[in-house]
Amino acid sequence: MNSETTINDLKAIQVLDSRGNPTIEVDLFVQNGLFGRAIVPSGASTGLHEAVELRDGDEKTFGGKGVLLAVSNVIEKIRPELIGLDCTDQKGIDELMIQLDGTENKQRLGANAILAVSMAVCRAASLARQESLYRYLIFREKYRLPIPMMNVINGGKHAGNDLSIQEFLIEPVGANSYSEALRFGVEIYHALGDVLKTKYGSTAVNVGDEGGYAPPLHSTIQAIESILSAMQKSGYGEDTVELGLDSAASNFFDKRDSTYLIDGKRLSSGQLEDYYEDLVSAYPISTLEDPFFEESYSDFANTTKSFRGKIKVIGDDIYVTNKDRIRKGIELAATNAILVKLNQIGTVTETLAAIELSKGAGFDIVISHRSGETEDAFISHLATAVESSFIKAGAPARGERTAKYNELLRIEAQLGTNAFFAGRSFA
Ligand code: 2PG
Ligand code: MG
Repeated sequence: MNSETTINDLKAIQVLDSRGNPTIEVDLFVQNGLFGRAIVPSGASTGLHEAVELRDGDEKTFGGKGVLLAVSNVIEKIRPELIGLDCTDQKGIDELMIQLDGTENKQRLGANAILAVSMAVCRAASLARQESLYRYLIFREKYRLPIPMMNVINGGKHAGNDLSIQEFLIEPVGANSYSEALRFGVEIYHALGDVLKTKYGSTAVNVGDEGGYAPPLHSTIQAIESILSAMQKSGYGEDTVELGLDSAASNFFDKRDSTYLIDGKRLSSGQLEDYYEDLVSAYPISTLEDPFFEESYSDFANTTKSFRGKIKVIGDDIYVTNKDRIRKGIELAATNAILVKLNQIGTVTETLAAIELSKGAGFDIVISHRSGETEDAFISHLATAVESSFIKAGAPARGERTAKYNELLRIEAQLGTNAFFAGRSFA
């Protein structure tokens, strides 16, 4: 029987992400030519245990980064199974694709192929139901909008400078609304451009992968001090805007002797913990993401314990949005917050399950973009639907980043008085 939610067709093509690398786009058609479109993002500092992003590996085209295999998996293997199914059965369809793939990490069909379909299914269903995506995902009367966590200085794998720490983030927790928080962030971002230009010259305002500046700095402290100057310049105090760091520490971890090479120094995990404690006591830092190598559950746990809730320790590469790894993190109290990325696990259903599990343990939720992004703003709806504490979508600059922040502005406007804000005033 054909209804308005029956899947009629599925199309997939290769498009480009924000780094100019191929990625996959899927259009999933229901009645009356209505279709849900989804494009998947791609990380650079990927966790060891992420679901597999299938790349063609043919060095002669796109340097091996083509995704035509994933595209053909959607068309040849997934499409015939999905036609005729009801697109509101997200769980059933995701489960079917997991079965069809049959591997632990989605390496056969590719997590990029599966996720593109999964997101397109969700979007098509929301359109067929004539419902906003966030409302279709989870229905609430009122929605709490997330604090934008804006990455204003890029280092690590996202920039060509000497900063070991990958991301320096600003978090306008003292704003009264999402749009006000975004404005604070934008004003600080522009003031930071002036600060960096004056201090380090005109090349200091070149940007990295996520739209944050990638100045030729050598130390964490230089980056933090620059941001504090920008905050002061634009009139925001530490009570209004807090800072976050994403160390992405696996990238400066030396496996040979289990040490960390940070800012030109070699530190043991204990010394690195002291280093973070010194930073947190000297500066208004409230979130630390991936402070240690992704397998070091006990180092994460020690740090989480010693900060005693004063800051949020966020697990990204350590969890990779994977239920088993999250469960272990909960058991060991490794963190008190989690970064969630759809493409780390590969379906909407598993992402929602990971969020539910984490929330149940009292973790703060951060919905995140990838460093290689697209114009798809699915995560803005996801963050709204699950009422995440934060959304991390890069600097408030560059189209693929502002696409997420702008979508949240639209959601806020649509909700009107039914929107409230995750900032401090409502905590
Ligand atoms: C991270 C992400 C996003 P990537 O480490 O949190 O900022 O980076 O997408 O490169 O893994
Ligand atoms: Mg990270």
